[in-house]
Parts: sequence; C-alpha cells; structure tokens
Amino acid sequence: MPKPFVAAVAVWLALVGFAPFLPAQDPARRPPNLLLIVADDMGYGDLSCQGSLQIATPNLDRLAADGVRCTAAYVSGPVCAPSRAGLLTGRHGCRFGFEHNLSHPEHVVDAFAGIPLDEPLLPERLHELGYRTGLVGKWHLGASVPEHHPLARGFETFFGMLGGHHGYWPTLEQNQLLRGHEPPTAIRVPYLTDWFTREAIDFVTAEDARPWFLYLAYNTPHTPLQARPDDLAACAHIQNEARRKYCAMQRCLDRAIGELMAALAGAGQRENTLVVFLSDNGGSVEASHAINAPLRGSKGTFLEGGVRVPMLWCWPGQLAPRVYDQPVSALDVMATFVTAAGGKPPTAGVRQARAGRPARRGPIYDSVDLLPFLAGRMATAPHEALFWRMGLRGSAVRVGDWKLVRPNSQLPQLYDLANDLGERDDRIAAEPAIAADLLRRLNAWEASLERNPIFVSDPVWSDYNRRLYEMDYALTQPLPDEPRDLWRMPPARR
Ligand SMILES: [Ca+2]
Repeated sequence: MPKPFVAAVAVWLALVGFAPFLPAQDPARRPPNLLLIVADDMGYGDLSCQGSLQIATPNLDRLAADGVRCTAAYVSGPVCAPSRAGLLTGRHGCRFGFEHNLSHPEHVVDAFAGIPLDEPLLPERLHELGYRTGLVGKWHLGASVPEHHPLARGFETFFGMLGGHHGYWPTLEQNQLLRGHEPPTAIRVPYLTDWFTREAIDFVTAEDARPWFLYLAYNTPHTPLQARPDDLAACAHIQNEARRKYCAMQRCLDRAIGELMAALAGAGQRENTLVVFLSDNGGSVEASHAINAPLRGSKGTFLEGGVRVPMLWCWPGQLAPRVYDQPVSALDVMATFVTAAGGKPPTAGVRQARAGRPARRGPIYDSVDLLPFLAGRMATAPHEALFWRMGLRGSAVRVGDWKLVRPNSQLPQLYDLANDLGERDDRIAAEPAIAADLLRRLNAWEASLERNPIFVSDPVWSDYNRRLYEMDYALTQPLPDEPRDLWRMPPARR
C-alpha cells in the first residue's frame, strides 16, 4: 500500500474520531509513557541497592540495575508537601510561597492553602502534549478550593486521598479516599498499598492509543505503621517493633512495584516507558525508625538525611545502566518528562514571561532535562548550586561538594561532603571564605524569590526540628537482627 494513502487514511481516521483503533505507532517515534513512582518518607538507606541489610528490595534493585541509580539526588523540601510542589511544577516551592508543609490555619485565605493557580503543573503540560494523565495515591497539594483538586490541575483520573496521610486498612466507614470527586463504594483491595497498585495496573494497561503519564504517589512507608501480616512475619527477625513494621511496609511496596512492572511488560509497554522512582523526602528516623545511613539527619532537616533520597531512572534502550553521582534534583523531573514527551520546558534559571507580569518579574524555573546527563552525553554537573528553605526551620545551600546548613535552632554549619558525607565535621571556623561565599549565594537566591510564604506550619514543629538536629543518628546500616535501639530522640524543652 503506498505510504501517502496510509497516511491519508490515518489522518481521516483521526479526524473522524477513530484514533484509538489506529495501529500502534512506530515505537521509535511515539513519545514514551512516563511513570513517576513516589515513596513517602523512605530512608536513603532502606533499599538493598542502597546498602540495607535488613530489607530486601529485589524489584527496586532490578530497576536500579537496569537503569540509572542517582546517589546524590535531592528533593527541594525536607517534608512532603513542599517537596511535591517542586516536583510537579519544576520550580522551587519557595519561589511561589509554598515552602512549609501544607496547613490551613484559620486566618489563611482558602486559595493560599495550595499551589497558586497560575502555576502550571506537570500533568497539565503533558496533557497539552496529548498525554493521558492519572494520579493514584497522595495529593497533599491543596483541597480547600475546587480549583486545587487534582482533576482541576491536569489529571484526567484520580484515585487516592487529598491529604497527607492515610491508614492502610481502609473501611467503607473510615477512609478519606476519592475516585475523582466521589468516595469509593467498595473496598476493592484490603491493604492500601496493594489497592493503589491495582489502580495503577488498570491505568497503565487501559485501552487507549495515547501515551500516558501516571503519578503513582504511594503513602508507603509513611506513618501510621501498619503492615500486612505476611510481610510482618517475613520481618520477624527485626527486634524493634516500629522498625519491623516499617521494614514490612517497605517489603510490600517493593513487591507491589514488581507487580506493576510485570503488568507493564505484559502489556508490551516496558520498553517504551520511562520509569522514575524516588522518595519525597528523607526517612523519618523518629516516627518510622527509617534508616538514612550513611547520611546523618532525618525528614525535616536540611542535613543530607532530610533531603537526599533514593532516585532511580529506568528506560530500557534509552538509558544505559549506570550509577550517577552528580547532584540532581526532583525538580528536574518536570523538564525531563516534558522534553521526553516532545515538548519544550521553560529554560532553567531565566525569568519567563507570564500573563499579567513583565518578564523581569516573571517566574524562574529550576528544572533541567536530565536525560543528556544520565545518558552520558553531557559530563558537566546539571546544577551549579542547590538551595533549600523553610522559613520556620532554616535554610541550606550546596555548591560543589560544600554545603552550608543554617538551622533556625543552631549556628550555621559548613560541611565538605566529599570527605564527610555524614556531616559530622563542621568546617565553618576553618573555612570562613567558603562559608561566606555560600552564604552570599544563599542570600542572593532568597532575594530572587518572588513571594513570601503564603502559609506556615505550626510553630510546634520548630522545637521538634531542634531535637532532630540534636539527635544521635546511626550512620551505618543495622545488622539484620540488630538488638540496639538506634533511634533515641532528645527530650522536648517544654
Ligand atoms: Ca513525605
């Protein structure tokens, strides 16, 4: 059959609405499916490919072995909501006032308790590029006005919860789950991690010719610590009860991801799907007994254990397996996905024109397309500097191997990550010029932010945060049957 005729028929079929029945496009030209899997509060050291001796994660290890494992991947916030706000916009949440964990005190204007509505989200960008877009799991990016709902922000389908946490054994009487805007009418799968996986499998195997983007935002292994009995039994050797539950939840998550990957392969989509896996912030050492070893710190701090997370990129045939050590950011997911989808993301670091604002006062993006770096076509570092701030907790900056941490509860600290990954040797007195340069950069970055925080979290977190910095951390992996309590927290001062 002559090619022009085939093309004409294809155009005609598309015009009259038969696009779903078109034969599969050439895989080399069809944009990839994009699967973004986010774990919640997972410790840097809680995968076996990251050194865990207590938790076997064969399925995540396989993604790592078949793809790129980033050892210096950062999130833009040390807690859930600001990290996710950066992830889905490609902009540091501080730039648009979203720098604390989402709360909605009485005096806050409803529309301020979420991502400002003039910030386009990744699913909106991908939807415009012809993608089918879905969210399964945790939203936590605003629910106080209808315009904050995931279905109003670029997702065609949503199953999950609008808030920041959820019990793992939902009942019809007790759950905060929604399918779209409606509560579920049946408990489809008893354990929530498995239910989300079931929904994700349905999404990725649905009959639809369009490429898809799925944001699979598990709340696992965030508290409450509630595990399946079979996973608990498999972790019976772990002596601390909280740690045992956490490890069991982690075991379940790994198995779930294996099931999802098998479904993807069964649908013939594995080769044409770019999978990214990361945690939204560091492990919560106090609440969950997560392990961030060899990093010091916890969720909530700007120490490495708070903001450096496991991150895996897997795209068979496009990304050769390797370990990548340059600093990268979850902020980069936006530009990487939009570019892979055939779009053009805003250039990082350059003010953009936006309706109602002159370009000189327009938004700055922080998102860099990582594929040339991860594929080895570019050898330079994707970022010159990385910044963090939560007004009530402090701020930090990393340039090269140097990192300045400015917790509100303590004096500034300077660490040489090349020689001191555990951040135990404060070099601020020995290296005043480096400290001054980093402080200058941090101040300049703060001066570039467009807004003050549009809401703040409860001040009670400030004292909690002090204790997180004063806590003793285990910087080595616990043995499988470790008997010591590695998770002691200093007392509150009140
Ligand atoms: Ca989290």
